[in-house]
Amino acid sequence: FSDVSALRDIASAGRAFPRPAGVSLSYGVAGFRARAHLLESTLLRMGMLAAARSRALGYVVGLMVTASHNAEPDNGVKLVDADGGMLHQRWEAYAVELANADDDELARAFARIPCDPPARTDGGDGPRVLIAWDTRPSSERLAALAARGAELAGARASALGLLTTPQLHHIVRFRNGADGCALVGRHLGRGAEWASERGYFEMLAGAYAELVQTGERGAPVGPALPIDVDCACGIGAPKVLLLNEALAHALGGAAHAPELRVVNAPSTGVLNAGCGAEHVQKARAPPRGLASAMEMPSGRAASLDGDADRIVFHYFKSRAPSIASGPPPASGPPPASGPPSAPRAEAETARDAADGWALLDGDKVAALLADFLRGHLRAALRGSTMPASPSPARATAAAAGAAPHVTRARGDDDDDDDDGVGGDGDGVGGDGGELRAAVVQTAYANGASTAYLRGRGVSIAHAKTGVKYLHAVALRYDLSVYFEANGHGTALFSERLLDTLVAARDAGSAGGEAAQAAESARVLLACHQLINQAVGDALSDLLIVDAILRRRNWDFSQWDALYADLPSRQTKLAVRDRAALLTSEDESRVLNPPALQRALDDLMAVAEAGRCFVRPSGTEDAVRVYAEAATQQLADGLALDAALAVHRLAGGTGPAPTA
Ligand code: G16
Repeated sequence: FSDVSALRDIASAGRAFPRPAGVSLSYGVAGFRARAHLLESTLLRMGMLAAARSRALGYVVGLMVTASHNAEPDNGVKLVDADGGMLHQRWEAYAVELANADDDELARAFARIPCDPPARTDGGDGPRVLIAWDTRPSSERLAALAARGAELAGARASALGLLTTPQLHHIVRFRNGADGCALVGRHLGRGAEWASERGYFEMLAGAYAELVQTGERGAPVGPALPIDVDCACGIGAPKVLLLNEALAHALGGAAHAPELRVVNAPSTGVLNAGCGAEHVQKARAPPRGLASAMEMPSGRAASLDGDADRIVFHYFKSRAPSIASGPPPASGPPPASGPPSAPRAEAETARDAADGWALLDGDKVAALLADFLRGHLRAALRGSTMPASPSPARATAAAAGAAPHVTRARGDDDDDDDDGVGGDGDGVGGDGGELRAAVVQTAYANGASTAYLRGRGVSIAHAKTGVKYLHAVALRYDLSVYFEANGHGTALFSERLLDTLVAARDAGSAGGEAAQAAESARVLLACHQLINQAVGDALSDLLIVDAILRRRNWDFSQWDALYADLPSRQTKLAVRDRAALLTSEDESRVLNPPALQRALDDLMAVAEAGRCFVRPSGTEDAVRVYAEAATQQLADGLALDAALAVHRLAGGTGPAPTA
């Protein structure tokens, strides 16, 4: 970047918004996060970085001001790449360098970012950054600073206002897709028409309506039931109301749509405090406003996080609406048949302690989705011929003609040596080749969920915490479901699979087996439209879960009965320097300090079915502790002992944990 007058303006803006003294920012698992008052210089600089990224790619990029699940006084930034995914990991280094450059060095640091515009054959119109923000009091001001930074760096900045993070990802993806961007694939749907908030809702509601046309195996679909949606006092609340309208429109009236009832809107309390997905999943407790069966009239609920990219579900067993049992699902197991190895009685006891309240976390969403998608995939592929392709994953980018420096192709792991994958994939074949499918999990996945999936013959791949890592691993498969236990995830379809599904759907008029395959292909194509292909999306996940349950005529208890979680406990504690705690690639073991892993090994050896690990958080100044064991008491004890070991051996600050 060599525009001298722009560099001069960047230098003076750097001095006008100085970096807070003594603060060094790391990129973390989802971008920079800190107390909001420390982030003015960061947002200005990230606006500049986004402009450079847009210039380098020749496409629109996005910038979201949010700290997601963090407490309200925090804020942060998530950068959206041209394909709608998270910022390419190679560019994180530039982000860190720019964010931490001395004020006098800012212009020079910016000039070093390689951002020569590519030769565009499809007529780009210069660097452009779309900016959105969440409901935090500090967000709008920080977004204005980001816009200023983007403009100083020569981009047009468009303020899109209050959006969920996944909505911004969607809009960026469809904006570029409508331009024929090589990064976003050939099966995008209605490109330009859906490249807006309105288009986002239309796309989701249309796909949901398509899915609930029939039940499984042609049985009548289950009724549209209400669900209480805990919006964490954040951006989810106004968006859920818009989704209600879109659903009513797509389904021919509100009476045919599942009513999404907003609980914990921004006006009712402090963001993420005692509510939202993070609170519910970490504390394993219901949120305020839905704390008892009486407060949950629908009998079933979901909790979003502060920027609505995560979702977990929960219910009170005593109030679960009963659905007349339909026929057994085509692909799912009979209800209430947990794997014999799971310590069901103990898990039930632990949950019953909270008035029969039960959590359905990201692992359970993954199990439901994997089961459903896999069953329909097998049905859709019966008799089909796979397109020949020696390396299906890489073919996407090659066929699309994407430049190697900008693409994040399936099977092309770009720069990441560190996305820790295991698992070979579940081969599901047609006549002409094998499609590979897998579920991607992290170390937080409950052991019972892993056992359940393995028992169903599902291949499992592993990634370290952070959806950017799961997403990278998921791209290696033709069909992949990835979820963190905390409710962050989605399912991805390869172009090759989509080609095959379109062919199977269109061959359906031949009747017989082809008609059944066509029906499953239709269902899967609707799922592809409904499940956000760019990033985990709470609203899209909410609808796909509800659609699957309706198709199966299942209530939450039947879904819950897929398997029983092993009792677990999570906690976190402050240490002097969390960066000094190093873990193995899959985060299951501590490498430094070595004495800490020895202590954890000793603790696990004496707890029945004990498993625990500790890792530095990528979003908060804390070390996280996870433990699971055969009983809740053992899991609680293991978590406490592990936290004490961290405190003793990894520089714990403050008093030692006591509970
Ligand atoms: C972010 C990441 C998630 C991660 C979570 C917690 O979520 O996108 O992948 O699981 O942080 O990370 P950590 O345990 O390292 O603090 P969100 O919803 O806060 O953006």
